[in-house]
Amino acid sequence: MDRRSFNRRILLGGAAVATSLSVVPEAVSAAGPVKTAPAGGEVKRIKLYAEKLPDGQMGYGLEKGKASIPGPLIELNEGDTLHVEFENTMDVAVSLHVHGLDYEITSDGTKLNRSHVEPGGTRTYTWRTHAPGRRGDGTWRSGSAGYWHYHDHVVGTEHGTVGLQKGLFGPVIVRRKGDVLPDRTHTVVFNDMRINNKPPHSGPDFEATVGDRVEFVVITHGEFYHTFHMHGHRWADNRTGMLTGPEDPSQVIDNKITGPADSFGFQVIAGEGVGAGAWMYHCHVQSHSDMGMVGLFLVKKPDGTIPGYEPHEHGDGPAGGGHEH
Ligand SMILES: [Cu+2]
Repeated sequence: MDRRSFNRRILLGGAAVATSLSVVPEAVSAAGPVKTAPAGGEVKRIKLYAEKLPDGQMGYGLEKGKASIPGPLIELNEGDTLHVEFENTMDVAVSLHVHGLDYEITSDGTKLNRSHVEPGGTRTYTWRTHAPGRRGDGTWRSGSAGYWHYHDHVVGTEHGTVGLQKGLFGPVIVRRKGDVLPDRTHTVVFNDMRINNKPPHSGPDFEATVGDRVEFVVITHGEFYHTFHMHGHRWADNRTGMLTGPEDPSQVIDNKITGPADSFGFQVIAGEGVGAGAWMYHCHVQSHSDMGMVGLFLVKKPDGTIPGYEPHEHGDGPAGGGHEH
C-alpha cells in the first residue's frame, strides 16, 4: 500500500481509527503522490576514499576525513554506468569489489587480478547496470535492479576478511524505472555479532515520523547466519520488498534469514496501522539478540513524541547508516 492510500484509508476510517493510531491531521495533509525512479542511461562519477578511522576501524567515504561504517549509499538506475575514482589513503593495500552489477575483470577488486590499490594509490572502478530484456536466443535476462553491496577484497587476506571485520563495506541500490522512491534509506549491516560495527546494545537507532516511507537495506558479513526481524512492520520477500498488487504471490514477512554477503531491502510506511513507538529490530537468533544485536526504529508522532519511550534507556541515539532523499 502506498503512502497516499494509507492516508486515505485513515481519512475514510473516521475519527475512531485516527485516534487509535494517534495520527493527527498534519500527517494526512503531508500525503502526496509517490515519486518513482526514472529510466537510467546516465554516466555518473564519484570519488571514493578508503580510510583508517580514529578507533582503528576502516571505512569508505565520499570525502577525505568523512569515512563511515557502513560506507556511503550508492544509488543507480538500470542502464546507468558509474565510474568510481577510488583512492587508498591507508598504509595497506585495499580494494573495491561490488556484488550484482556488471564489471569487467579489471574492476574485480581482487589481488588475483591485480585490480586492488596499493597504499597511496588510485584506481577507477567502472560498474555498469542494465535493464531486463530478451537475449538473442529468446531466453530472458534479468536486470541489475536490486539491493546490493560493495566491500574490500584485499585487507588481511585475499578475501578481505580483515577489511570486512574493520568496516570496509557499503550498500548499493539499483532501481528499475518506476520503482517507488522512499523518503529516506537506512542501512543495517550484521557483521559478526555487531550491527554497523557498533558496540553491542548500542543500536544503531533510526528515526522517522508516522507515515514516512522508509527504506531499509540489510547486509550481512562475517562468520554467522542471522535472522533480521522488525517489530510492528512487514515487507514482501521479493526484489523491492513491496507487493506489486493484490495478485503478487510474494510472501509477506517480518523476519528473514540472512547469511554472509547476502543483501536485501524493503520499504515500510513508518507506524502504518500501528502508530508511533520505539519499534525494535534485531537478530532473532536468541543468543545474538541477548548479546546486543538490537536497535530501534524510532517512529515519532507528528509532534515529535514517541509514546512510552525514554531515550536514555537505550544506546546513544540515532546514528549511522542513514541517507535522506
Ligand atoms: Cu544473529
